[in-house]
Amino acid sequence: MDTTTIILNQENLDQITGGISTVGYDRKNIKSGIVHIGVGGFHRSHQAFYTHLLQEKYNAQEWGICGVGLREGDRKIHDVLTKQDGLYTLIVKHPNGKIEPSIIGSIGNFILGVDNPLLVIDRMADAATKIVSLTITEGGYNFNPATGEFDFDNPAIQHDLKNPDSPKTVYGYLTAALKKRRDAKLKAFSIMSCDNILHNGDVARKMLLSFAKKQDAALAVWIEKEVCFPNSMVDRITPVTTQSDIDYLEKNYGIKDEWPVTCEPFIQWVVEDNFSNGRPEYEKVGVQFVPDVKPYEKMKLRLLNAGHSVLGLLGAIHGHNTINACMEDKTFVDYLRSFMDKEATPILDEVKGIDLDQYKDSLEARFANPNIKDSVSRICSESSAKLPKFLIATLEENLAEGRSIEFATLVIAAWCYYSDKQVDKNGQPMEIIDAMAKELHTAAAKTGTDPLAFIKQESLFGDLAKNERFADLYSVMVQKIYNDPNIKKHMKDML
Ligand code: CS2
Repeated sequence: MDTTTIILNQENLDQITGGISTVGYDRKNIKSGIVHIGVGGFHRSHQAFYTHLLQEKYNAQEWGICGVGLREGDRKIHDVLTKQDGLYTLIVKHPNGKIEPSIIGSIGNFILGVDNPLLVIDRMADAATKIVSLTITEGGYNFNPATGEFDFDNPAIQHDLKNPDSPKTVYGYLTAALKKRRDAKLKAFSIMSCDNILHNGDVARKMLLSFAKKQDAALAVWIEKEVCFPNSMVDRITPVTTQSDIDYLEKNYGIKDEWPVTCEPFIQWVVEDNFSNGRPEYEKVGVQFVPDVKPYEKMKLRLLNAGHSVLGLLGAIHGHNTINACMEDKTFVDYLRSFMDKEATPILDEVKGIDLDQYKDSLEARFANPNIKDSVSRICSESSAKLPKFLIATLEENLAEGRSIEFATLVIAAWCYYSDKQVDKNGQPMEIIDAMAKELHTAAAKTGTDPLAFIKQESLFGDLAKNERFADLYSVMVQKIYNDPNIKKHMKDML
């Protein structure tokens, strides 16, 4: 093993050898055809990886990525990637223990909106930019989860409406940049959402138009006509990077990368072929372009993402720390499969070329990958933005058809207990990461006097608390958990 440490950056790239694939293309002349907002682990394991493959194999010079962070919280990734000239290591962890690291070169540079909003707007308005893509998380779309309408009460949105030149939110940036393009008679860029939201492109469109109509009605008309918003289904499990991943690279490859990304081998991206201003030939590297992505999106969100939340919330109370630990526990495996078979599958449409039983088997295998160690806390984070889309929507569809709702209801009752107690069944503290953590806790803490208090939060549950069948079942289940937090016992009783 080499003991010298190579600091990852462009200058040192040639020194990296020995079992790691590195960047084989000349990065100097690559233009930023894509401006990407939200450069988290997922973007780096997914779109940036596909883009890298395209450059590596097909010399796609127009399609480099300029990373953008809009929030103060993005400073760390900005600083790391800037120091490393946009380079980072992607560490693919196989179920059999094989570990495959590679250096990714598709992100050319990074701009931080909080430091320089005009630079971000100019970058997006530049003629070279053809696509603005987004991974801003479910919560970033700024809609009311129960009504699906744009939330004008958000103070940051109020700020952006009044200050078009110094925006804070994605909507302020997009409208400012699109206005510049229109005024310069440039073609509009496409806005490509890569978030886990059903009809993510349609949602991005609806939200942006709501905002733009309030700010500049004529611009809104232009956006409506000129901007394409392809829907897409994105998939690759990408756990939070740990210090041991950083140490692993240094110890085994002598590479000092301050923020590598780890992920599973599986990767999928299904995109609607609907772009305003051209697109990379991603199909050459395995991306599927289809006329209608909705059945794929629904299948993935209601099986994979909901399945994750089922394991995560129940696992948190039981005291499992990772998703693979849940999958080593037969009760969790059986519960997950029952949820998928009895409640998620009946609401899905047929998906061309996909056998749903095989898809569910493959999800189980992916969740069980012992090397991924995806933390239950990552899965439970921001449940208030995830559950309405992943799980509550399924429950509503099943309620309307008189079908099973038991498996999802226990998860909601577990979510209430989790939000209230913030400790697992053994009294171990659980850190709740959620923009609504306070509201969730306040509502959940009233369960003792009003068992339905948690589901009366209309911004999450709409008027579901008024549905007698659901309310009765929920009330029984939540009281069972409060009386005996041994969640596994309640899960077993249902199997
Ligand atoms: C997870 C996702 O926490 C969550 O929402 O289900 O991050 C999931 O790992 C990805 O969507 C996989 O593609």
